[in-house]
Amino acid sequence: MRADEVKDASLAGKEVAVRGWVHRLRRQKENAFVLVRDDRGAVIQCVLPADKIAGLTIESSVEVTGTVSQDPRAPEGGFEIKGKEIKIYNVALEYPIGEYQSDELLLDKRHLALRTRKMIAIAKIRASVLNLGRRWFVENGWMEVTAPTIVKGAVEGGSTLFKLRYFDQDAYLSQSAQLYLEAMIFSLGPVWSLTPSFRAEKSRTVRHLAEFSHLEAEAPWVSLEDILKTEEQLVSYVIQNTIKERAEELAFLKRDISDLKKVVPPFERLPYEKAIDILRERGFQATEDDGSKRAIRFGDDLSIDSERELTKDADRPMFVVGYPIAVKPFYVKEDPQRSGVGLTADMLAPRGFGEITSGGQREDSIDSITGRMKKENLKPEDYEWYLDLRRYGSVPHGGFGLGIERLVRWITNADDIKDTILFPRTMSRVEP
Ligand code: NSS
Repeated sequence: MRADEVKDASLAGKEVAVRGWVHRLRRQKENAFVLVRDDRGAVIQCVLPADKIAGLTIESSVEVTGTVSQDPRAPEGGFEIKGKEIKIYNVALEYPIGEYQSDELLLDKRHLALRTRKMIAIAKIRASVLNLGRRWFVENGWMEVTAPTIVKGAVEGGSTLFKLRYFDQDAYLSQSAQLYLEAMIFSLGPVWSLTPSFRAEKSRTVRHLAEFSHLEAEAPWVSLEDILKTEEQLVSYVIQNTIKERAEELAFLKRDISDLKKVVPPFERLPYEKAIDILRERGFQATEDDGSKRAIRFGDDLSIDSERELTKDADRPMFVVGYPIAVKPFYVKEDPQRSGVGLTADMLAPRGFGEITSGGQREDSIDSITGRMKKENLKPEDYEWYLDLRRYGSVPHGGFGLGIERLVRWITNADDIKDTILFPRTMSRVEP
């Protein structure tokens, strides 16, 4: 039986057996209090005669048999087990993780640290986010597809590519499924995928991983506004249902959800140039590559710091719309009405969390695409198949990508994106 199932008044006085791991252990003269954690992270207190638990250690695996007793003094819901027998499956060695540990040790021992209740709570919230994201797409008529993760070309610029040897040629780990999803919309209509994306991010930040879960969507015959509507509906649906499904876990994490309750469409659409004006008015500065500071100006990309500044007082997400194409990849469509402006938008999460999605309309002109590829030091020859999509019946189309860990970080209020994934991959970490 699981620990949660025992917490049922109709079981009081009945005999049960609970399997799990020793979460906490307190020995007294005659009795011992063993907090047993089950395989879903719920715990129940078991009171056992002290002589039955000689040699027992934290994280030993056990099965306790005893009678259920309702006792308001018992932790975790007022139920406990008056244990008669304990079967010990494995006596754990001295556990390397105590109550207060450095972040580094917790990461080195992640295979064990994921037994902590904080990690379990976040993992459950993440599972809900994934499940609800899938449900939204299914309910709204989008088809699930799978794109390859070993590819020949960059999508998001060459500087964050992981190169690998693929038999006798060079290949890369995919940064985004987008180009493949673009190929699929001509025969499959609106499509979506959830695949790992890889970025050789050279910077250490609280929002970059080298491998992340990428939820992407692409559809034919859509405008930028159609894409933004899709994004805000999807994100609102996921959040409203996650806070219902995972109220207990969010409360455990002490996440005040009053702001999440307000996440309903429509989200604000803030034109890029207004965003720059706001930052300039606040005297916000851009940092050059050499570390020097200067006033932010039209044409700059929005840095992590400027996104934090723009969203720090907001309690709902916003779209920044119409970035200069010069700061965006080759596939972004230029606004036919405004030269140099992209039909593109990023969704920024409030309270400083920053970008969680990026999307827009795709460029149709082969000349523009190949010219911009060259500017990005990419070889158009590597993209012949992609360019075919513009040669054979191209239509206005677009889509977006959402970083699952970024969304989970915001929902759980996690300090660092590494907390939102069980085995994070970063520049300095590829183990465990
Ligand atoms: O680079 S993106 O901004 N855009 C794309 O990859 C498009 N090709 C997606 C598309 O239109 N199909 O990444 C999209 C999102 C971004 O908003 C983040 O939420 C997330 O993917 N992202 C990341 N999350 C974690 N770590 C890293 N390094 C990362 N890079 C992007």
